[in-house]
Amino acid sequence: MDASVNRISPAADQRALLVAVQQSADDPEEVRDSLDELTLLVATAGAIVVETMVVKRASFDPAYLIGVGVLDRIKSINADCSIRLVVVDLNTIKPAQVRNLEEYLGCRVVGRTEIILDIFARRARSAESKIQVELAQLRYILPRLKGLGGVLSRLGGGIGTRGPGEKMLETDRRHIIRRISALKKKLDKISRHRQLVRKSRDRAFRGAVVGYTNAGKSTLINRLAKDDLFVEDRLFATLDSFTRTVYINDDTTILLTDTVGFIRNLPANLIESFQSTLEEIRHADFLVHVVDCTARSITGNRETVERELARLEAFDKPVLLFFNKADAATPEAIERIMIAHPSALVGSAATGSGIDALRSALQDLSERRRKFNRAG
Ligand SMILES: Nc1nc2c(ncn2[C@@H]2O[C@H](COP(=O)(O)OP(=O)(O)OP(=O)(O)O)[C@@H](O)[C@H]2O)c(=O)[nH]1
Ligand SMILES: [Mg+2]
Repeated sequence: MDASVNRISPAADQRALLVAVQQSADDPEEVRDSLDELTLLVATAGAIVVETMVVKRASFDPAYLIGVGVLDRIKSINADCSIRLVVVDLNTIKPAQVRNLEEYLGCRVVGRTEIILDIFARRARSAESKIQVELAQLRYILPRLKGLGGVLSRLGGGIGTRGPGEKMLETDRRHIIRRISALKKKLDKISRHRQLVRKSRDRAFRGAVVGYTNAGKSTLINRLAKDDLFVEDRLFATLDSFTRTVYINDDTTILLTDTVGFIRNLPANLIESFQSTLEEIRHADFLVHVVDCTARSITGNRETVERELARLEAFDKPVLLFFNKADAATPEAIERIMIAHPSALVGSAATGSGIDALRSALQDLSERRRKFNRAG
């Protein structure tokens, strides 16, 4: 293991260049949207995005992914702007391609998954989320070590090499295997504890607030519970599933759990590692799905969340759709949403508009459950 290159860089302000590959079957707008989102992700990970480019190719080059002409262009930009990181808008890149690209370009090359894992590593606060993130990182690294010559990267640390907190990521194969099994045991223990807590709350009416990252889930819970959760205009501000009590009226209080945001192409390793947090969604009596109505791809974001919920088998319960940030949306956008989703709620967690309607929808749900329980 080459420890000297795997140190966490304290100031991660690496200059980065982003590349998306557009194949003939791809929708150019989707490629652009995804690249815009990647730009946000890379900035959230602490790098400075110097340039983004879309490369058109019929197929991926087996050795270099993209053509030598483009690589030379990147090289010359690199010479002018001293780029330390090239991010390709693909979930994963084959280890051999990473090695070839890094050798050719003389800087680190990573995919979307590493960026998301890195953000999670920086955001992890609780013991549980730290374990979950480290587990996801190690599961991602393990099968790739061989192709990278047993070393995580030869080209400087920073993004993609940080562990949760201030720790350095383990890069030795045998240690990784041992560490994965230790982390799994710890998670099992936490998961059992969660089960006990859930049991003790069995009689309460419980909802989970779900949605795309940055939709305003934490702000909405703050508004409903008058509490101070961690809110930030950043992707993945929340990694932990906090539960808050929301008072509706003298007869009704409900429990609402804040959850980690979803995003397109969420790495499978992360979903697996976040199982115990995501269990909160599966065990909820109902869901509040928060959608940012100022997002560029409202429908795309909503569908991404719905797909993940289906994958979690968490769709067999009432879902209240809350279109948030109405204060910042145009009247035309709001009208379109109301026509497309007549039963959805539209409002703003920030200003409080639409919150009374949400409260009465929550009360209705709670009453319906009470009647159902009495009848059953
Ligand atoms: N204009 C406007 N901004 C809002 C509203 N609700 C939330 N925001 C802002 O949107 C950003 C994200 O809010 P959060 O509550 O952290 O969103 P989240 O869904 O919990 O995000 P993650 O935990 O990162 O997935 C913050 O800057 C909020 O201030 C709203 O109703 N209107
Ligand atoms: Mg949040």
